[in-house]
Formats: sequence, C-alpha cells, structure tokens
Amino acid sequence: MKHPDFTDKHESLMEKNLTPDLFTQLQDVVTKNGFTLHDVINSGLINPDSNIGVYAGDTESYQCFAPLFNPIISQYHGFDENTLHTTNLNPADIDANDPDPTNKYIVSTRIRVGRNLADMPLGPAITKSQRHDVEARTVAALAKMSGSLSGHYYALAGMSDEVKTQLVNDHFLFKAGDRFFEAAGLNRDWPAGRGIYHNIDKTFLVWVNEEDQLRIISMQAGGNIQQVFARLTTALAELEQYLSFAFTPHLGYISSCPTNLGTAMRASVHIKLPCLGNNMAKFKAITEAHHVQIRGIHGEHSESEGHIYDISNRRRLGVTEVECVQDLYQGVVALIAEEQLLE
Ligand code: ADP
Ligand code: CIR
Repeated sequence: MKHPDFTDKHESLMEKNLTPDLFTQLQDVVTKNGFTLHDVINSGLINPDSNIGVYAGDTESYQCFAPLFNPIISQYHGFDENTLHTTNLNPADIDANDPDPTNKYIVSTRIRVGRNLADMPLGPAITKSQRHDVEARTVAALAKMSGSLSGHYYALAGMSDEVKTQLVNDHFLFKAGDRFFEAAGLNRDWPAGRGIYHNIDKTFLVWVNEEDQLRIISMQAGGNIQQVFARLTTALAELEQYLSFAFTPHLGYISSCPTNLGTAMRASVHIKLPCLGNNMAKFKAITEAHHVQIRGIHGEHSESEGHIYDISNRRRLGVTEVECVQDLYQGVVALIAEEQLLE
C-alpha cells in the first residue's frame, strides 16, 4: 500500500492528518485482532465526503495508530491529549427544565450512549461468531431488566420487512448500514447478530451490533430532558451489573468511531424551527456557539423534513454526560429564543 492519492474532494480529518511521513510510520502496524492502517482509513478513502474518515477495530487501534487518531480526536472534541476523561451520570446534577413545556417546538427527546464489551473487537473487526456471542450476552443481560425497563428482543433476521420499515420510520430502529459503514467493514454478515430490544412503551431501547455493539437509548415525546436522562442512567446501572464495557481513563468509553469516544453520548431533540430553517447562516452560528450539531430527521446523513431538525451535543469526550446534556439544553434554549424573535 502506498500513501493514498487524495483528490480535491477528500476533505476529512483523516486526509488532513495523514501526511506521507505518518503513513510510512504506520503502514505496517497491525493490532492483535489484525486491524491495519488500511482498515482504519478505508471509509474516508472510499468516501471523499467523510467528515472524519477513520474507524477503530479494537481498543488497541487507538494506541497502535495514536499518531493518526490523537490529532483527529483533539480536533473533533477539542480535547487536550493530556487530560483524563471524567464521567458524571448523576441525574440530580442536570439543570434542564423542559425548555418548551407547551410542546410548540420540541417533538421528542432522545439520549443514547454507545457501549462495547470489554473483551471483544469492535464492529469493524469483529467476526460473525463473536457478533453472535455479543448478541447472546446482551440479550441475557436485558432479560434481567426490571419494572418499566423490561421488554423483548427482536432479531433483525427474523423481522418482517413491514415491521422493520415501520420501526425505522418511527425513529426506533437503525437503518441498514450506509456506504460509510460498508467501507468500514461494519456491514459484514448483515443482518446476523443484529437486533433491537425495547420496553413496551418504546421509551427504553437497545440496538445490538450496529455501529457499536450496544446503543442504549432512552426517548419519549416532548422536551423533558431530565426524565429521559434519568431513565437512561437507571438502565445503565442495571446493565453494568451484568456486562463489562470497554473503557480507558484517557478515552472514556471506547467506540468504533472516534467521534463517539468518552461519554459516547448523543442527546438530541427533534425540533420544529421553520424561521431558522429559512435562515441557515444564523441557525449554524447559534449551533456552533453552543456546541450542538444539526442532523436531518432520519438520523445522520439524512435531510430535514417540514423544518424539523435533529439537534444534539457535538462534544462527547472531555466533557461529562451531564455536560453533554447541558450543551443540548443551552443550545435548544438559544435556538427557541431566536426562532421566537424571527416569528
Ligand atoms: P445515533 O443517534 O445512534 O448516532 P442516528 O443519527 O442515525 O444515530 O439516529 C438514529 C435514529 O434516532 C434516527 O431514526 C433518528 O431520527 C432518531 N432520533 C434521533 N434523535 C431523535 C429524537 N430526539 N427524537 C426521535 N427520534 C430521534
Ligand atoms: C464520516 O467520517 O463522515 C463518517 N464516518 C461519520 C463520522 C461521524 N459523524 C459526524 O461527524 N457527524
């Protein structure tokens, strides 16, 4: 393999950081799960429009390929390499009264974290049988969830297309992996080992073997951020009695995409902002000032519909879970205030 011939269209953090010298330094490095530099950068190479362009195959990837990952991690999260990541999952520390009690703007609130089992390779390097093992261990742990968190697991392989489409359209289930996942190796053996657990109300959900082995989700209609966070932390505490998750003191919870390291938390609202939607420059200035990100209504790489946007915290590493939620809250308060000025 030679240093890639990046085109004008390549604009990812990978392309910016992978100099010919760094390429030479890392080109023969292999992790104990067989993950190589080619595996790390393939998604960004095949997809020139990637923002980030790298994935990890295991926790060790972050150490073996640190000269490439570290600057990308710093540039994305604004995280100083010498800092230790800290966790705070205490709902009592959240100061986020419903920013829209009459539900004029906020349609729904969702908070998810990514988790991976400590003794397994990550999705881009995991084998089919390891993926089934992850599924079996996760389903066994979920079977012990109590009270309103108890529910059922549905394997993707056994699900009718009709049910699947409905769950995806209702924002509960992940879509089939896209071209970024494909090039990262995340779509291998699809749909084996993938599935979704949810409670009866679909307010607590767990995705199994998507981009991360577990995506643990709390969601509900309206803007009660505090309640959504509290449900998530209760569920996490229960699950941690049965499952041990990959974590390092420097990088926090380990995820396959470096944007999810640390808290691995994305706290979002679906919010109607027609005036700001017609004034994207102002919209983006507010989101950037408040460390929040705009996505479309069907998740990453999708478009908005009817001026409903997905607004979520951008930073996940070097900030606590409570701070991620406060970022969302401050951003939403500022956006609603501006929308009201423009109405
Ligand atoms: P992730 O949140 O796991 O990073 P996506 O951005 O692809 O992944 O979103 C996953 C799904 O969650 C999508 O269907 C998206 O519309 C839905 N979703 C995200 N935020 C909310 C929200 N606040 N309310 C309802 N659905 C949401
Ligand atoms: C990319 O590099 O663009 C994709 N692999 C997704 C990266 C994470 N998402 C994001 O920054 N919005």
